[in-house]
Amino acid sequence: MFNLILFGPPGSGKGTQSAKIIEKHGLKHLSTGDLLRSEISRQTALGIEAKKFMDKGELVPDEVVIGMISTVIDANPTCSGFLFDGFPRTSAQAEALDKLLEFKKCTINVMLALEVGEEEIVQRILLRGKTSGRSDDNNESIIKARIKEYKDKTEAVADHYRQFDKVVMIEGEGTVEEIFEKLDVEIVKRIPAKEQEASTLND
Ligand code: B4P
Repeated sequence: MFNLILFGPPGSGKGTQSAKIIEKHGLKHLSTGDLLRSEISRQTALGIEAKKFMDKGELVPDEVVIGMISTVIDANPTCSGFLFDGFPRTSAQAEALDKLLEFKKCTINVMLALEVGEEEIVQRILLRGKTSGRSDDNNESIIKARIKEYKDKTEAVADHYRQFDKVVMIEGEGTVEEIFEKLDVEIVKRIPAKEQEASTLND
């Protein structure tokens, strides 16, 4: 199994780049943001609870997110690996993920961390807000709250994986294609040959 974390501040392009990585390498995409938005649109109890936090730019409580991830990992016993997008976002989530993977006798292979400046992030998210319909995208004070949550609670997650020498920083400003090429070089270096053959067949 090849397991990758795509990391970075809100609006750094995790969702955008995940789509391209999945297309080329065929990992199972696991975006906690997408999973939470799906719960909200289906108006489940979990979604109604999560929306209260997301609308304020705050992180959803760890136990909710960890339970959701655990369900998806268990439902995909035979996949070639996971691309974790937007997860883990706190140290407690990182520790829970390590334990879930340990049960499966595998681990995180690499964390690719996108670096994007705050001004660029705010502009990107406001632009997306014009069409996304996301209530957390079109108000600058909510976007700033998301950035503050990232600095206060999420940045430390990179330190957790740095102690195992698993973090690679990637310049996240430039065209989508330029950034994808930099990410892809790091993936190809690490992905096992078996998985590479499967993704070439998919090309
Ligand atoms: P997420 O859904 O994870 O979203 P995100 O941080 O907004 O964005 P991402 O980095 O994926 O950016 P994207 O590619 O879309 O989180 C939303 C909320 O869910 C959180 O605030 C939190 O409340 C909750 N949540 C999610 N996971 C959680 C967890 N684990 N624990 C607790 N709470 C959790 O790109 C952004 C925009 O930039 C797009 O419009 C895109 O087109 C544009 N863009 C991308 N690349 C570009 C480039 N190179 N140049 C210019 N524009 C670019």
